Amino acid sequence: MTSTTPNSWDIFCRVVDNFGDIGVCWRLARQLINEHHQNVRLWVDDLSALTRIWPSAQVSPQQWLEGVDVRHWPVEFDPTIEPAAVVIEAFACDMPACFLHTMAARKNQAQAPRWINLEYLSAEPWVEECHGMASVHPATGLRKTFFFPGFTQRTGGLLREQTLLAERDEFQETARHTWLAQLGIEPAADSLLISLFAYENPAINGLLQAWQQSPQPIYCLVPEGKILSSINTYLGKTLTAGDSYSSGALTLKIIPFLIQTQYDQLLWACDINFVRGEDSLVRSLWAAKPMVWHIYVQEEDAHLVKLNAFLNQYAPELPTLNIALQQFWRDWNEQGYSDASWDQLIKWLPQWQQHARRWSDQLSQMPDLARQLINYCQQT
Ligand code: TRH
Repeated sequence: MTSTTPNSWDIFCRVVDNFGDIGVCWRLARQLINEHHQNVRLWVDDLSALTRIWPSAQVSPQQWLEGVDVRHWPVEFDPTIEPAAVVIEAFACDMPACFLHTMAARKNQAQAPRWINLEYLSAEPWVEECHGMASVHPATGLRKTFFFPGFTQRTGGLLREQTLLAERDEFQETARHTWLAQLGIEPAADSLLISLFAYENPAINGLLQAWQQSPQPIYCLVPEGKILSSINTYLGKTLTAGDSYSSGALTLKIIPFLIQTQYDQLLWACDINFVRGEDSLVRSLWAAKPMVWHIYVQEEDAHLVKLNAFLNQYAPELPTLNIALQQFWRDWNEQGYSDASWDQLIKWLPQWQQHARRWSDQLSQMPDLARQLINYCQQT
């Protein structure tokens, strides 16, 4: 091993479902190139997921995109492909056996690539213990390091581009209104602007009722996706991108699924963001706006443990806001009736807004995940 920065990376991404796996890998790949001048080859088994978050991507065996060497990860993997200096398996996706074999051969020549398993994000306390731990692969003797993103100093941190927060601040100060108008979004000045990205969820029924009866106008932007089918079921309609619907205090506007960079701008523009999964959660933290998380469901309710762990870290120093937040987030995730819990929560909006900004400022003091990966590779 050397103490210099490696300059080539292979990232393996298996798309389980949705956009989080590719969303994280694509963001990391670009950041390693733009900020750390690395060469990155990104292997993706389902490129159609990439085309949703980055429409100029093609479904093709190889393409250069934003400086990234994007490859289709085929079932039959070419055994002559040489590994980069660092190999990342995203979310324990298991690289091709022949690639592992070549890595073992390089180890025998004292040129073992650094092998990192990038894990899913969790606020559970055990993450601090496991971050950075390594295991030795029994058949090859190669060391694999487990890299855990997280919210505390003793984790791998969160993905955050170096200029992200400055871009956010400038957008919020100067560009927000024009940007919204370009998308045809012109809420009344006193409206609460909400973005809604979530899985299918029957709790939307109670929430839409609460919004219809809200004392303040609510303007809700829904990027096309899973929650729209729940909205359509409740309303008995077939709303699609471009459609609007108004009832009582509520205006719903369905917008197209945005390119990943524009989705950040949507989060920056709104007063409250409903997010889901992993990557949009992190982006909403950096938006420094109040947010509601729809967590990805796991077997045996493991996701509820993860949700509680996050809630325990989010706002413990603000007990009244915290109680209202916990109630609403649990209702939203356990498909309860969100009307009463929404009314309770929204009373605390000013405190919630201040808290969101503080949390973003506080988390941004930690080195970001790409920086920590580079540091790790320099130190090992
Ligand atoms: O799509 P997700 O539900 O992904 C999930 C989670 O990652 C989950 O942990 C994982 O196990 C599962 O997939 C397989 O939510 P997530 O993580 O927020 O990813 C959404 C991505 O889509 C994110 O990169 C932001 C991007 N996006 C756009 O580019 N445009 C849009 O308009 C929207 C709404 C999202």
